[in-house]
This record gives sequence, C-alpha cells and structure tokens, in this order.
Amino acid sequence: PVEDEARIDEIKRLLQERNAVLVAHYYTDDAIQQLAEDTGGCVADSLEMARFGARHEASTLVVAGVRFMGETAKILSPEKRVLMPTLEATCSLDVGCPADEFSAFCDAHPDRTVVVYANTSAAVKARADWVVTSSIAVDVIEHLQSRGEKILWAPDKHLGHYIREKTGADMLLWDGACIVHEEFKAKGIEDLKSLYPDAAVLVHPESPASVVDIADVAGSTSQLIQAAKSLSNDKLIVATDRGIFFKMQQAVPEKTLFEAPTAGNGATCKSCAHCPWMAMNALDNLAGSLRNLDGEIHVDDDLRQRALKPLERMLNFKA
Ligand code: CIZ
Ligand code: SF4
Repeated sequence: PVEDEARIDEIKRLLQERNAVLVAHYYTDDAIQQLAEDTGGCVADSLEMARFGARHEASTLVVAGVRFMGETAKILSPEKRVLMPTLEATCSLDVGCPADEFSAFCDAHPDRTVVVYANTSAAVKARADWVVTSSIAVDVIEHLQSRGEKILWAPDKHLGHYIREKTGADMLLWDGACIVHEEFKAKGIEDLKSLYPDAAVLVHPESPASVVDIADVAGSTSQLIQAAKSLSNDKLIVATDRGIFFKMQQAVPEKTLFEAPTAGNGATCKSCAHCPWMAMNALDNLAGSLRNLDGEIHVDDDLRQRALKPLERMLNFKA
C-alpha cells in the first residue's frame, strides 16, 4: 500500500538522522523484517539480536520485538539509546514470572544454580546465575551438569522439560509457558502430516512435550531455519510463530512450508500461531518512536549491573 511506502521512506530517513539501526525479531511483521534487512540492521533470534546490537556502532538501537529484548539491549549497551515501537509488548513468560515470587523460589532452593530464559525481566535476570536463550540452553545446561550442578530453571516449563530430557540434568522447573507455542496440538500436526507424509516436522521446544515428541527437529528459531536448509525434505510443517516464515522461505525458496495448526488463542488470527505482543510492532509506531523518541527503554543502573553478569556469562559461553 502507498501509506506503507511513505512510512518506510520516513523510517529510512529517521534511522539515518538519528544514527540508528533497526534490530528485529523473526516474529515481527514481514514489512519490519524487510526494512531491517534493507537498512543494514538485523533480523534474528534474541541471542543474535543482543550480540548485533552490542557490536553495532550506531548510537541508537531500535528494537522491534518484545520488552525483554529492548531491556537486554540496554543492559548490554547502556551508552546507547534504546527505542521500541511500543513498550506495551510483553511476553507471557515474563508476565508469569514476577521478580519477588521468583526470588522467594530461589531463596527456598539455595543449593541450585539459577538459570533463566532470556524471556524475563531485568529484575529476574539480576537474580540469576545464568541467562540463556533457546539456541544455547542445552549446551549451557550440559556444561553445568558436567560440573555436578543442580539447576533451578525458569520460566518456561516446556522448554525446561525438553532440556531435562535431552541432558538428564537435575532441573527444578518454574511453572510458566508461552501462550503461542502452548497452542500447538500433536493431533493437528499429525492430521496435516497424514496429508503430506514426506513432510518433516520442525518444532520450537516452547511447545508441549507431546508436540516436541513428534518433531523431526526441535530447536530455536535460528536452528529451525538451519534445519529447513539441511533437511532433504521439500515439505516442512513448522510449529513456531508464523513470523518465522519470512526468513525461512527466503532460506528455502524451493520448499513448501506449512504452518502447524493451533487451537488458536484468537488474539491475532484464528488458528495460526502469532504472538499478540510481537504483532504490536508496526510501521506506524516504529516511525513514531524514531520521530518523537518515545518508547525509550531505561534500566536502573544498579539493576543493570546485576543483570549484566549472567547475560555476559551467556555471551562469553563457548560450547
Ligand atoms: O519465543 C520467543 O520469544 C523466542 C523464540 C525468542 C528468542 O529467543 O528468539
Ligand atoms: Fe513470549 Fe511466546 Fe510471544 Fe515469544 S512468542 S514473546 S515466548 S509470548
């Protein structure tokens, strides 16, 4: 549409004027991912978003994703201005793990190493020994387990269960879930698979165990894109947020991709998987944040220092 073209031109101009770079998550709208690509920004999972933002020389980072991604960027780059199209974009994992309750849980299990998923507030990270994303979680837990450590894991119970199965580590799990991935149903995927028996099933491990169990490949968003390339199947059934299809289809233009069906939470579409908070990022509020400098992320300095330590452990970790 013509309005979109005008917005895109405005954003390109504002990015230059503000010495800003756009860092977008795979789950944001195609138009935002395209814009990040066209302007020298990046489209990535949260680990790569954090790395890219910290390395880039721009003085302003515009983070299109959800709140914890903007906070992580600010924690790693306090000297940079970090803007988000909207500060309302949260995550059910973050919401489901309030810092005070989490801290009490940790206090009750002092013998355990505290490992939290990146999808958490700065205050929860500050209480942790390690932060991990799904692309690095299994490797970090394997490493801790080899040192004989017992783990307290939060917030995603499905991801925690998956890692426990994979590594055999002693893991105590917080009871949180992603409202998007939790909607995938093994039955729906199996029905689709019976129509396309040669299709491979790719699953993000924030999905329930029954769904991970029928996966040909389980992994983080970047690992699933990699698997789409390396598998010989020319049909793929993909159980993660539909935003992934933009980069995945680019990676394998010759393959046919199917969205794994969901029961649907109805927030953004009836039976597709799409995060309602990721969907709050749009060209309009992206332009608005650059124009008016609203949606700026601030993290208190003491909190920042404490949250930085477990984040740096992740960034410096080599499997
Ligand atoms: O579901 C999410 O929010 C994911 C996959 C985040 C990430 O690590 O990129
Ligand atoms: Fe959180 Fe799930 Fe949305 Fe990711 S897709 S931001 S885990 S609610």
